[in-house]
Amino acid sequence: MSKIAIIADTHGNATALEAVLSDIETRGITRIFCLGDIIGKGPQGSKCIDLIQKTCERVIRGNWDVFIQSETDSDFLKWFQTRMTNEDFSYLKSLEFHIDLELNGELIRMFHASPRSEFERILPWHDIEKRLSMFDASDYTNSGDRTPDMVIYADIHTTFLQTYHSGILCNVGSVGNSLDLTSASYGILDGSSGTNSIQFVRVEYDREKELRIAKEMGLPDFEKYYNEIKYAKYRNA
Ligand SMILES: [Mn+2]
Repeated sequence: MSKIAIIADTHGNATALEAVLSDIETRGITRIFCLGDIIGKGPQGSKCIDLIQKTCERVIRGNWDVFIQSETDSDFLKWFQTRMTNEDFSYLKSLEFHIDLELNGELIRMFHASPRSEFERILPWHDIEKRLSMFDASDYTNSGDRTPDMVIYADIHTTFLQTYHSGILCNVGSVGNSLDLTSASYGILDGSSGTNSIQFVRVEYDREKELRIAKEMGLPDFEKYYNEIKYAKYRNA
């Protein structure tokens, strides 16, 4: 029961999400947390919302989940908006900013990008001050003076773990839009033995099928999506 699968950045790629959910089920893990960016970039946002709503115990919001709620002049963003239902929008609006979890006496904090904002991107090679600021409190996290022992985040679509005197910082990577390896990525937080550990899992999925679906649905900027799914090549690099 104290094994929790941590997924993030599905980005409308339901093919990858289904493969990851099935991998989680095979391991007998029943608790799943999602760290945001459910929709956008990939073609099946609404389907991802549905799957996540059905399977995840806790879900926090990412930058895409926030800005897709605003009116826009961009044809690119409108494509995603017109394929979402009113219920999808209400669901995204209901999501929380972060999760504080107490496990074996440790405080484990999860958020999408930083403790201050869904839009503040922190990369593994950023200044040490920036990386250490991931353990800071903010108006959002609002949980007193206690520094988290472990911070788990998403947003950068790259799996990594670093240790500091303040604790462990790790990123579970991306399910649907992975940019380190092309395989889908997720994490397993395991507190079942009385101490906490984190494991990274990679899942191969049918990327050709995902690209066929995207093409058939007329996904905008298909070439950019193709390069991300096929070669893990970031569109804004
Ligand atoms: Mn993302």
